[in-house]
Amino acid sequence: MPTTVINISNRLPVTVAEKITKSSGGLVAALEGLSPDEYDLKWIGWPGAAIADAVRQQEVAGILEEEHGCIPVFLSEEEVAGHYEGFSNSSVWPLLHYMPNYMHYDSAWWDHYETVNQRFADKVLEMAHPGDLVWVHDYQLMLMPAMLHERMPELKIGFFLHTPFPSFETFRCHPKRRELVAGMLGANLIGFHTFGYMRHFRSSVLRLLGLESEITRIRIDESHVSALGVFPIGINSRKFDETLDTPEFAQRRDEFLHANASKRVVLSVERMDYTKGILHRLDAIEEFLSELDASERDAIKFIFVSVPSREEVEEYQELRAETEARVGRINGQYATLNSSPIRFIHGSVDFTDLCALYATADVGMVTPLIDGMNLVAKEYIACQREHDGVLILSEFAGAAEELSNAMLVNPYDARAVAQTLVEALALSDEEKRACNQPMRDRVMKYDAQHWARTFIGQLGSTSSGTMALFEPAERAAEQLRDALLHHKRIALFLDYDGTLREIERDARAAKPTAEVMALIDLLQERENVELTIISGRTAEDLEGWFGERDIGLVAEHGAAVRRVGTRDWEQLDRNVSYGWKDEVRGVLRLYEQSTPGSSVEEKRTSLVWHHRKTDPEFGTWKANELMHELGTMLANEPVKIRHGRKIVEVTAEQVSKGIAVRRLLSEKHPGFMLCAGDDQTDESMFEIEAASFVAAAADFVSIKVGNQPSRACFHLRDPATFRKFLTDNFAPTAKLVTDGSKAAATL
Ligand code: GDG
Repeated sequence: MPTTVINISNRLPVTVAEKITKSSGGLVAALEGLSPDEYDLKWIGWPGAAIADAVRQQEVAGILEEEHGCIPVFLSEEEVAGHYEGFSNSSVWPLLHYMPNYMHYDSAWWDHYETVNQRFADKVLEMAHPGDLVWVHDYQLMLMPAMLHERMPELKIGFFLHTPFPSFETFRCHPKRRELVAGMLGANLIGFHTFGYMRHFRSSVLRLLGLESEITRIRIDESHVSALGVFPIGINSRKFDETLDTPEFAQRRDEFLHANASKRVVLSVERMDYTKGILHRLDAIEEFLSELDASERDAIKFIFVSVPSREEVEEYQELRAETEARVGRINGQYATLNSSPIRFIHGSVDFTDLCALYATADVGMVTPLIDGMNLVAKEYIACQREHDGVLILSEFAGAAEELSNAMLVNPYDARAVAQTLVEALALSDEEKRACNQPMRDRVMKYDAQHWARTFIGQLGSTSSGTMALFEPAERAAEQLRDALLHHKRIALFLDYDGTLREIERDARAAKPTAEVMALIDLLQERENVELTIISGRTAEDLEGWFGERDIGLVAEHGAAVRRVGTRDWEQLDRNVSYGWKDEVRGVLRLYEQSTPGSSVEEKRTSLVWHHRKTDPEFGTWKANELMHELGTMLANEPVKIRHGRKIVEVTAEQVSKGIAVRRLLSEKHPGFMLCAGDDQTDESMFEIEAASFVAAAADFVSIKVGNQPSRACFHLRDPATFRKFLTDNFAPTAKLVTDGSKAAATL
């Protein structure tokens, strides 16, 4: 059975006007390469025309689905204006291309953007089944992955961004920056053209949503991971190769060669877009022409093919007007009696003509100010089969990473671009061939189909949301209720910060709330329950908050203990040496000075460097550096050094929560024990060999609060979920189930 692939792009690969015409963009070519035996492809998108009449909509939908495998989402003119021209092209597009000065924002656009994304998602959900592969494309549909994931987490959702992803400093300008990245994170696989874009995305996710990422994965919660990948798109190589073999191509090529027999031709092809660097290129051309005499000017011809684009958006209208004015001025100034230097075509050319232009131009001049990939550069190279031209390529195009043999230029440096053009025109055929051959091999091999197959293949192997990554906490609840029912003596060892109570930016602010206090009282009500709060905090803190209650307290990760039923604290670390502290303190102070926002905390058994309030990337950097330095410095000291959640901590080796809990258990064996914690210091509790303290392994429950890897048997998402878990199971009305098959009993 072929796997269903539902592909979604803003525009369908067909245009509905008087009649329906199929377009042949790169994406169509890429997806044509998927074998129908393996994949059953369906395509969802806007058909490119506002059709208001419901009967006509149905008729068009029928034809599109039957004849083209396309499922249309009909949009009103107003929706197109708000979603596409407004939000997508006037606010997101300029920022993704580092051009905040081109950005406009109107809050009404957001409503359209959300509505249209939702409409597309609804269309997918009407037809999708769990396990289907769904591939969402580009910046017009950034919210869709999360919308789909929320409603059907069993889908395997891919998202590919065809544009760059800019640095956080630029992306943060967008009023909906958080919503946009959160939307993308609904995907199981997110693809970019280059590693740089992926790196920027990770940085925005960290700074906007506080989510740390590994190089190619971001864990969103215990059941959802977004994998990240670099998938440089290719061109439809076969189509280019086949066209170069046709008689129509040969004819057009010969006509162009004849028409330009006495000239060197420099070609540019692009959508009329301010990202493509058209005006900057004209600066360079002017610079170049200014050095030539009339006969030299007669021997050069610049051809600009500028395909009309987004003509409803004001900036694009201005760009066209300015380009035409500049071309007119340059032609006026540098024309000779025989020719004018620039032939400007505001329109598109037929595919065979495009190939003939590529295959005859002496220079392909591709100088965007920034571009996700730029397929024109690859297409120009693909057409250098029997011909040797030179590719001048902007270093700011994604394609520059793969086409490193091209003459790379900084498009902002008009003089350097002009100079590069002089050099390009002087290269020998051998030099050009030596550069082009390896680039052409690569372009032909890693084509659009390879790109689509790789992305879809990787998407297919990701795990979708149904997979439980940890044992469901329901089992923990059953074990606990069973113990309560049988009146076993129950020992609870609960960490405080991050477990019973949410972490606060300022640790002093994380006082117990009324809800936490009520929960503690609830736990204490049971005669057979002994509660011990076990924390890294000082005895003073714990005494101040919980001193009045008859519960156990363990402070400073196990250095001091106040047992249940007593008011006295006992130091468990009397024989521990703290001689290493002076040296460590000195080093941590240096890090405090050099890392704004960081601070040093001194406890009886440990020294801690906190970096929660620093720039997140700089803080992590410095923490890694500090770990390395401390590791070397303290190699022979009886200490443990660890990089915990936004902290680097040096602790006396002979003190740990696990050692303290073991000690208390050896004094009084419980019938059942539960320990819970959220960070690495709690792992020493989870490692306790339960069997020696409780009757059976089933009488030991360890719970990790949070989604990081842990030795605990169960995971709960966050402190609120953990509190609910306790409340549900300890409340007097809690249902008791001894075994899943037996009837529920009420306490
Ligand atoms: C976006 C990203 C990324 C152009 N003029 C004619 C014509 N074209 C074709 C070219 C090429 C395509 O249009 C343009 O693709 P680009 O990649 O250069 O640029 P964008 O349209 O901005 O595309 C870009 C791309 O998505 C893919 O991920 O590379 O960075 O901005 O295929 O051949 N085709 C014909 N006549 C023309 O006059 N037949």
